[in-house]
Amino acid sequence: MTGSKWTWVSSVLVITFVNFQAQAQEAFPTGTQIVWSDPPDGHIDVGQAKDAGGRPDGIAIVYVRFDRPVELTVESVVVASTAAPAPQIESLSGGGSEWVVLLDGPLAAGETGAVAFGGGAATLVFASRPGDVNHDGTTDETDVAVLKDAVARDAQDLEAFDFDRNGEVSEDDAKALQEFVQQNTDHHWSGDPTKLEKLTCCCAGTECSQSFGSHCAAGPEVACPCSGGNCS
Ligand SMILES: [Ca+2]
Ligand SMILES: [Ca+2]
Repeated sequence: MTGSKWTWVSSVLVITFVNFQAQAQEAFPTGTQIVWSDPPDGHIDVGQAKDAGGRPDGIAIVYVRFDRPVELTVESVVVASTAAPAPQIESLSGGGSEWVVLLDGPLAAGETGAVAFGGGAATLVFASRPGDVNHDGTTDETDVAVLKDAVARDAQDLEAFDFDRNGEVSEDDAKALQEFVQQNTDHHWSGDPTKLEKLTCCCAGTECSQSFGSHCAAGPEVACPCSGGNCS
């Protein structure tokens, strides 16, 4: 009995060790999910597309926490955008289940972007829609009215109402948005983040492109991230 008991224990140890080895070799385990991120998935950035000095501003750092430790490299993280070119990864830092992706610039005004991890297995989508305070896809007088109401209520929700990106919600935000609407009459933003399904990698000849959508318009779909070699 004792012998068979130890045989059983050692078998369990061997199996456990083998499983550990298998997990250690899998950089992004199947089923890994994002449990928290900043910006959150589907976030709509309504701040104006520049800072107080007139420089491009917006989301350029993505913080993400997974439900388990993963191994990431710059090559395994893909940034895509409805505009070309998409912001590129300036640096990737972190480890275990928590990572930080620093982009070389924010999304252009009105565009939608995504950061895909593990070949698209886990994806974060976010959008820049300057002034679209009520998230209806258009920036117009209605948004100005909503923002004025927020100022009157002293609502200090910076994500929702700090249009001029100065760190507070005030009359200046309503004035700046009013000017923005008057100076720009066509504000129907493209790239509805709620309609973006996933990052898709499609071949055209030997070239591969990465974009949003549920399928490839032409040519075969391949695993993401992709390069020319995926399409040979
Ligand atoms: Ca709106
Ligand atoms: Ca402000």
